Amino acid sequence: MTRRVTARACANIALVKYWGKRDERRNTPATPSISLALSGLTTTTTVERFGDDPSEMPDHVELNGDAARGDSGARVAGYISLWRDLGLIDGAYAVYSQNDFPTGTGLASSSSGFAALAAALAEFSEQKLNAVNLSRLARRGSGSAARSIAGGIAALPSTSDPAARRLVEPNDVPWGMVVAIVETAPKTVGSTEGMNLSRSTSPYYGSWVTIAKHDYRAMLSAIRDRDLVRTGELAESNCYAMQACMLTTHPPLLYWNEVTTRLMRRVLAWRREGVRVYATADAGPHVCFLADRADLDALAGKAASVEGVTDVNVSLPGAPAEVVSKE
Ligand code: 2P0
Repeated sequence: MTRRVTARACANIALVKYWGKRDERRNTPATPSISLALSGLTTTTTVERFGDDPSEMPDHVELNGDAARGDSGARVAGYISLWRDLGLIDGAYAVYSQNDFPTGTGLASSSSGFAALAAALAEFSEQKLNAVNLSRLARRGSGSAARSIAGGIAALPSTSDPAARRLVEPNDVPWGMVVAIVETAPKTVGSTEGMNLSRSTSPYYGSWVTIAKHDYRAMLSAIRDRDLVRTGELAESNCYAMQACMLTTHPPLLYWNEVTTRLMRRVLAWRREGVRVYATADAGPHVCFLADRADLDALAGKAASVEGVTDVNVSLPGAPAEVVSKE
């Protein structure tokens, strides 16, 4: 019987964003999304089955070396219970999860976190779960995690029970990303709560969903052609459309700060100077730059020299979620 499994998954950054839920109970997205997995932002999660009866020995969750308290611990525990309720696993589990990047600051930690957890839990199931099943299950933990199961460039439609499919293998993606990390406190409004607020209060929410569906189709074509200019321009404008929806939410979701704005202006200047680079940002202040692989190191130097940037991460396209050890 399997006792201990370690799995690893890469975080992903969306080129067409998921912001809004179609059905909260099953965590289905209202907008279709497309992402690039990043090799330099990973979560490694070990799951141990330590008992037969979770009512006697409750599940135990540690995130980055500390017992998980509050919402994050409850969310992971609830996710393990979902697998039990679906009849996929039984028993009590301990989860030890480690991110190699800042957690809970809008840097997509739930994408890699729930993908690594789902990949590890699957090893305890008697059911054979293929990548499609696993992506659906990861989505129930966090929508963006569905895309981290697939790795590379992945697309998650907004159908009734979607799974992400890999559009391009990591080695066939000609681009990578530089992530400019900006000093920040943990998010005050998490993505789930923020999306619900946007749907119920933003006058732009309906327009945002329409734009996202249009951008998704256009992005599929740009990616098929491996066209950086079309891909980058679409990613940037889709990011601004999502931000418009966030800003017009009540109370406003102002995830950006002064450094974010500085970086978003700087990318326009770099393009005017002839650099092929495009920017996107999520529910946090960090900025991710999309560029050709050969341009990433020079770009990292430029980003690091911008005032307020505390660190830069250079990532090539990341692998699908995988089990790294099992005993
Ligand atoms: C994305 N984000 O597509 C977008 C862009 C944030 C902004 O996916 O509620 O943490 O767990 O399903 O996956 C963040 O949403 O949300 C997200 P839940 P998740 O990457």
